[in-house]
Amino acid sequence: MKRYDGIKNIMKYVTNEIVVGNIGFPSRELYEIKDRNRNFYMLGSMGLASSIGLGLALSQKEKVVVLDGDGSILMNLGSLVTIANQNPNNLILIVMDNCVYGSTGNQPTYSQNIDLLKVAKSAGFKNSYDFNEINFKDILIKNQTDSTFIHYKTSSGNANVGIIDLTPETIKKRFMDSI
Ligand SMILES: Cc1ncc(C[n+]2csc(CCOP(=O)(O)OP(=O)(O)O)c2C)c(N)n1
Repeated sequence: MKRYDGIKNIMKYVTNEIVVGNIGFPSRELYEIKDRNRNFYMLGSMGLASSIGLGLALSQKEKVVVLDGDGSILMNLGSLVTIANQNPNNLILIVMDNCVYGSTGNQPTYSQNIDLLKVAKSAGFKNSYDFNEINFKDILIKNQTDSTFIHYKTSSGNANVGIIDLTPETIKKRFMDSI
């Protein structure tokens, strides 16, 4: 199963939640699957989807779902420690792990050699799950007491989707207006 179908599996349960899309194809796929004002398509800042999600979770009451990538979370591992310690209960960080930098040509990442779920647990996440072993809808609907980390293993490959034909200003404005 590729990232595109993984995002579909997640988005079919998303209603009012804030969603942060990782740079590149994850955001482009999200845009095609379910564009909404409450999606924040992060365009340039590789590694920072989780940090942006943390800031949103700390400042908003709504649940925040971050669609991150393995290469990006490995680039900003400190973010896991910060999130686990700040521990906003409305943050769900999903790392879609295809073991490659998919958006730039499938160069391998180090995630092939490490267990990101164990890394998240070691960083202090009290709720950490394998997507395939949970009922995601339940996790999304129920009130959690801590931040949630979800490891979602996918195969590599990007869907044949277009670019996001919104200006960065529009993405920001409509997102800010919606929250
Ligand atoms: C600081 C920085 N380095 C590199 C890039 C180029 N870049 C954009 S997306 C990406 C790959 C992201 O990989 P991953 O987080 O694993 O997500 P995937 O595309 O595989 O879903 C890279 C290397 C960038 N935008 N910024």
